[in-house]
Amino acid sequence: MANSQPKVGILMGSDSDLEVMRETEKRLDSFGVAYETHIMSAHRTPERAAEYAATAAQRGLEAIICGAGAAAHLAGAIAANTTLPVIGIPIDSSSLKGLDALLATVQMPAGIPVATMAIGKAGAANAGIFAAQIVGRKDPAVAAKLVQFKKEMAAGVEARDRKLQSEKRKG
Ligand code: RP5
Repeated sequence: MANSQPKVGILMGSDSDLEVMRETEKRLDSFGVAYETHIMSAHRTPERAAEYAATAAQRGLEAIICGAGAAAHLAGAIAANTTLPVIGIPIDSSSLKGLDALLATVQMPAGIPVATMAIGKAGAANAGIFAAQIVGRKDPAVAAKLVQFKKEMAAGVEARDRKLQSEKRKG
C-alpha cells in the first residue's frame, strides 16, 4: 500500500529507526491503509519537517505517525504545524533505552497533543493500528478489517488457553 494515495504519513528521525518503524508499516499493510514513509528530523531538518506538517492535510493525509529517539521532538514539532492527529512512538535508540524519548514525546504542554504509544516495536505496531482506526472512521473496508483483526486476536488467545488446559489435564 506504499504506492497508493497515502492516507497516513510515517516519519522517523533517522534511518537507524527504520527497523522499529517497519512494525508500523506492517500493520498498515495488513489493514490495507496506504501510507508514505520519510526520514526527517526536528533537529537536523527542521524546515522540511515544518513544511511537511503544514501541507499534510491538503495532500490528503488523515494522520501522521512520528518515531524518534533520544531528545525526541519530531512528533511535537509536527503537531505544532498541523491540525491532523499526530501519533508519537518513542524509539529505544539511546543509552537511556527510550525513556528519554518517551518523556520528550508524551510530555507535551496543553494545546499541542501527541498521542504517545509505548516505547519501541510494540508502540510502532500500535501506532499502525491506531492510525488504521482513524482512517477506518471514514473507510468501511478498513473498519471491517479492524473488526476481523480483533476477532482473530481473541480466537488466538482462546486457542492457546484450550491448549494449556488440555496439557494440564494430561498432567
Ligand atoms: C533521533 O536520534 C533519531 O530518531 C534516532 O532515534 C536517534 C539517533 O539518530 P542517529 O544518530 O542514529 O541518526 O533523532
